[in-house]
Amino acid sequence: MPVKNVKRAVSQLQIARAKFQPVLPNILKKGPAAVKAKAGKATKSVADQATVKKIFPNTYGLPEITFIKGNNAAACKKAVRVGVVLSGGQAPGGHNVIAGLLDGLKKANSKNKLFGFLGGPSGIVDNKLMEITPAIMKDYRNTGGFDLIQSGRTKIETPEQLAAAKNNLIANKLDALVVVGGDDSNTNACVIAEYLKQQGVDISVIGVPKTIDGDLKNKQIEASFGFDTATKIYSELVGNIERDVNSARKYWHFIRLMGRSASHIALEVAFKTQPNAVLIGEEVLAKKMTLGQVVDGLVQLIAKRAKAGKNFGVVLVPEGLIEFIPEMKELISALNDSLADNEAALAKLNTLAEKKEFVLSKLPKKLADLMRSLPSGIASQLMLDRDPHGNVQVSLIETEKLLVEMIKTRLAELKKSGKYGGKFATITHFFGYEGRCGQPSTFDANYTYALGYNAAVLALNKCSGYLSSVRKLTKKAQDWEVGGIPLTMMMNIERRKGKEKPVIKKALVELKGEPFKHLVKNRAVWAEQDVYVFPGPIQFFGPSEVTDVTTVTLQLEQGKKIK
Ligand code: FBP
Repeated sequence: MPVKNVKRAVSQLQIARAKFQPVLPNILKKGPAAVKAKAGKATKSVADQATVKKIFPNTYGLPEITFIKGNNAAACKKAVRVGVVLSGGQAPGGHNVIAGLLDGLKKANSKNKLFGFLGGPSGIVDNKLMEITPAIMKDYRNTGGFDLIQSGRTKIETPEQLAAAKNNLIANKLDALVVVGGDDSNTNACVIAEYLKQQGVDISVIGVPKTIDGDLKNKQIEASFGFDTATKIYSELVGNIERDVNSARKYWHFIRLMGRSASHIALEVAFKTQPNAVLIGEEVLAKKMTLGQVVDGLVQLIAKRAKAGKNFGVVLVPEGLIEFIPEMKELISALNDSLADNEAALAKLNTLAEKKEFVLSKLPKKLADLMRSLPSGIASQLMLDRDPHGNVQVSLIETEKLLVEMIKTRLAELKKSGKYGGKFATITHFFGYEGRCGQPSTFDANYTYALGYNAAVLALNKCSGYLSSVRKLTKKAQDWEVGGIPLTMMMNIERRKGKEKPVIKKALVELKGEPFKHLVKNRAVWAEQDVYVFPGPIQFFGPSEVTDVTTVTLQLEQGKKIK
């Protein structure tokens, strides 16, 4: 909630940046009344079609929508009321989604109103909301964070929660709800869209693709917002560390980077900074590597560099690595099921040690032995509560420290046998929260504004069960294309909290994709030679090649050549 009666302190950069007017795609420039929806063919889910169709009978198979020029004044005649909710982890640009949504609605009809549900989806269930007026919005344009209405991870799933959400949406006389979230939140958006249709309630639900992790993408959705800014922030920090490493030449830095399961963030930051090593979880899984093999690979690199007199380096570790090591994956999956199956019994136990012993007694011997072999801190971190969508909270598992400990042991053995004579002084870092609320880059400021504005157009066209889509993202913002993608189109069935559930398919790093191939081509040189790159901070003013360029990942995915 905006603080009342307190003058907010703002930085000079914020004052200057507030004047930035995001560039709208040309097709949206004349407002929602000047575009009409062109529907494509009926769609199918990416997998498990029969099951997904059964669960979503009313929202399955909808056509893709593209907005084209046309007179749609009729859709803008009646004044509408729209709700917006920010769901899940923060990502730079959330405020500009709301700004775009508000501007799109007001351009269509000055009587239209926008309401923000407070604190994430729980705000819908508890009916906590505020009107977002242009005057309130003014202070939040082009800023990072979700603090205008905050966020939360509540999943609306029980019959009581769904009924409360429906009743509150009706009581507030809303015509549409816009859910800004990642794969799980948008799955939840589709559940609500389906439920409202089943109940005969004419309120549209529209999603917006958000997550710094970059894993909500597919053929239709080119990128989630926030990935561009967050990776630029982490790259600045990693570049600074590399310059320090290259100056002091005495430490190995192990840097864990956020990104939950997928390694997109680590890969993108590696492209921008060229560290000595970057682990890619998806490669570890494909090669069925054990934890010991991952460690051995790093030990070889460290020993080789030590021979060349280089007892320093930088290693990037994706936070989801642990879930990709097959033996750990098996352990985590068994823990997920065991924690879900024994919720009541575990709640009665007081200490983490007691809970750990209880769970160990339920695991197959092989997995219990593996858990016992892990440093006690890591084993405890694996036991921490899952999020409401059933995910392990990998941001709380200190994989970089686990790797350092195991490497130290191996190096000590090598030293004893005379095969290693170097020094291994380490510093560990975790970069995650530093990047989630940064001031959005120009790309993200434009992209989020367009996503929000486009969501307003989808709402006015009564498209329910759609994700706002802005495409051709490596072109200039004015040339981007806009439309809507049915949420069910992206779904498959996955195991969550011990049960089979329909969810939007997470995009992992594709080992056959151009970004990974680019890494494979370059990583041997990065390992041995110190070809670090220092990207510096995000620039908001200056030449276009410095301010506007988006991620290397997206450029490679769209066939662009990288120098
Ligand atoms: P979303 O998927 O909701 O966008 O969240 C992304 C993320 O930043 C992950 O990278 C990270 O693992 C997680 O959120 C941490 O969230 P929390 O702070 O709620 O534990």
